Amino acid sequence: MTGCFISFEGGEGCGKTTHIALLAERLRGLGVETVLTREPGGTPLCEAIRGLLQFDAGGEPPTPEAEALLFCASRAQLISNVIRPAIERGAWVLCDRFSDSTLAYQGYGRGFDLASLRALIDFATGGLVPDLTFLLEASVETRNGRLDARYGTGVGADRFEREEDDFHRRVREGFEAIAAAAPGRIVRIDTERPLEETAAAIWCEAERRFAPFGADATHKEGSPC
Ligand code: T5A
Repeated sequence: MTGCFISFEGGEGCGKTTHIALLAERLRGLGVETVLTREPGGTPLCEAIRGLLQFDAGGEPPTPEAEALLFCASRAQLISNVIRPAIERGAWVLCDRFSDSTLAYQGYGRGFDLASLRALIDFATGGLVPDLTFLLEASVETRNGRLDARYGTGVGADRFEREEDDFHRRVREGFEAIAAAAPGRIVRIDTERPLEETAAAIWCEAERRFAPFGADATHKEGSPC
């Protein structure tokens, strides 16, 4: 009996946290054991790493190399303590960001060699890849508007949100390239639409792939949507 593993990816403010919560709520309403977690984070140790990564630790920001290693350290811990046990007992695991973020941000954004990063990711994950990934997309203007509404105009909350526009452009192009290389796993979702329409598109894809829902969820062809 194995469960399934879905990740949500995209730039800041694209709606991951909102839509992952809506999907979890809907699955739980059907009686499906659903584990909602996030990266970096999801365990006490990983949440501590998240704090170090998002906000300069005591005024000492991590070097780009340390940053990549910390993201992967958090991932290894989360997989071992949360994700693998949940999948093995038949739960659905929904993860807010996963390895694609490391490729997009540290690879395309920071400029690290992609092959070396993939080797590092493989070491951290033991080869675990999501069954399905939703790449949520919205224009920079829309995403900035959402972040401004949350934090106040022009004020980025963390180290990544404060990065220059060019960094975010490279990250966006990175996600596009990653999605183009894995069309069977990664589904691009436009979040410029009203929230309910976006949630319906996500639900439709999950249902198309995995219905009937439950512990024995298997990939099924033929969309009812
Ligand atoms: N990172 C992470 C790396 O560099 N490498 C890695 O390997 C990993 C794993 C983590 C940071 O770390 C970096 C990337 C990140 O910068 P995070 O908290 O996961 O940080 O990421 P953020 O993207 O910053 O999270 P946010 O909460 O800012 O963005 P979300 O989750 O995409 O957006 P969400 O759902 O909070 O929505 C933003 C607002 O928009 C509103 C919502 O109500 C909300 O207020 N909204 C809509 N949301 C969705 N659809 C619509 N139609 C909406 N209309 C308004």
